[in-house]
Amino acid sequence: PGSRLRVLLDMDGVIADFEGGFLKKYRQRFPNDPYISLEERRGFWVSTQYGELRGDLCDKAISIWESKNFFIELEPIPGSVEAVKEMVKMKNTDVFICTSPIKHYAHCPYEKYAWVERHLGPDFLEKVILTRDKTIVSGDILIDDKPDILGVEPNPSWEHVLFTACHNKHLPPSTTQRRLLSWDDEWRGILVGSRS
Ligand code: UMP
Repeated sequence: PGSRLRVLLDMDGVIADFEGGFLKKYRQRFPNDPYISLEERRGFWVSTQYGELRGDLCDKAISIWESKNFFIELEPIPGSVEAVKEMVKMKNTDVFICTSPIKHYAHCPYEKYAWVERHLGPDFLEKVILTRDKTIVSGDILIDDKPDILGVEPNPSWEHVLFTACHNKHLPPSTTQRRLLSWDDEWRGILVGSRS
């Protein structure tokens, strides 16, 4: 109360459709290989589930998001761009994008900035945080589709709100972790709940 609310938004799976973009390009590039529909996705790591389907598919999956134009061509998650634009206009609210780039850095970091510029505008480049460890970033709330967000800081300042994605929607309901089902869901209420 009295101070500002700092919101950290994950990018892949929350504002950019990584899973949909992956499946589309994987099927185009490997039309004769088996794939996992979004309904059948389980677990955060796409590469792990593809590797379990067939050993060679782990590397084939990885080759998709390591390719040029993968990240820039991701579609926005429905409603995300509108929600972010509304959120940044809310009083006493600071919004940042907090996203982990892949370690194959030839295209991903550049394309993440380019995506933000394209969909949210050049001013938003000021608000991009690229980090492989989100626990060292301080904030009040982190909206992220990854169920377990770990790093060197055992007690991150943020509350992790789990954004529902194809890979996490079957997880048993948690009594401690709040969820945001989609950008049609009550994200404004989530922010109000964090402020009070
Ligand atoms: N990613 C992988 N392997 C996978 C799935 C995703 O490396 O199987 C990458 C894509 C994103 C990053 O760059 O991991 C996840 O970042 P966050 O959504 O946690 O920010």
